Amino acid sequence: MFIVHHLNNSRSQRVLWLLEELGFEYAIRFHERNKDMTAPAELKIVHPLGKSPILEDLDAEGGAVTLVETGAICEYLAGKAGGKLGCPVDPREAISYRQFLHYAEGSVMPILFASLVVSKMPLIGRYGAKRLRPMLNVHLDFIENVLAQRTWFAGELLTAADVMMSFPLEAARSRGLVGSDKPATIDWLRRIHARPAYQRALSKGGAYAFVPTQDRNLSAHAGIMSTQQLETSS
Ligand SMILES: N[C@@H](CCC(=O)N[C@@H](CS)C(=O)NCC(=O)O)C(=O)O
Repeated sequence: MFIVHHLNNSRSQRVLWLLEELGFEYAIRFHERNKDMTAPAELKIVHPLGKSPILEDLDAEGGAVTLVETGAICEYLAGKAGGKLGCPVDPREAISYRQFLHYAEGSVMPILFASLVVSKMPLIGRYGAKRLRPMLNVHLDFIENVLAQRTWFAGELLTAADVMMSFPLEAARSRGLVGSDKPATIDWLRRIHARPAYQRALSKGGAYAFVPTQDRNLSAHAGIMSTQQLETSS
């Protein structure tokens, strides 16, 4: 039995999406952010870091497991699913998979987070955000270039690397950093949002402000189109 400790409007949405893609049953423990956007104290009872996501696997071999770090959780779940959506067999795709699985939290999120924090600071906020913008642009241009050349981050198949990249790109888009000058990135976002598993995770997870209205409308299509139609659409 998997339990996901899920925070509203957060990275943990990715874990719900992956669990839906893998077809696992799971329970969600909902946690609400404090007014200052920090996680509530109760999460520290589950894990000393007190952040989300946290995955509990009550039936793990050798006893229950409590796991943090979205990337590690994704790898754990892909392993539990016999490698589904995990590291591709093709050696070149495997390299891309590993790179993007780590890149999301290791490189893109720190700059995004820093620019968000800095932008809220009185006086130096504007200046600081302006200084960080070129650094962010290097990443967003790199990502656009990758997605212009292949369907998914690891190659021609959706993997957990795409799941990991969803939050930084959704957050960047919602802050106006990914626009019509990034057509391949926008197309990738629309394709992930159109997946029935993504839409199921969205409806189960509660508040998630990083999907624009036009992509939320894709859920209407998800009800009309067959699962196979949507899951095979690019
Ligand atoms: N690198 C970690 C980051 C975890 C993290 O910072 N989670 C955020 C949610 S987006 C959180 O719990 N924030 C509340 C807080 O820091 O108090 C991961 O990917 O799991």
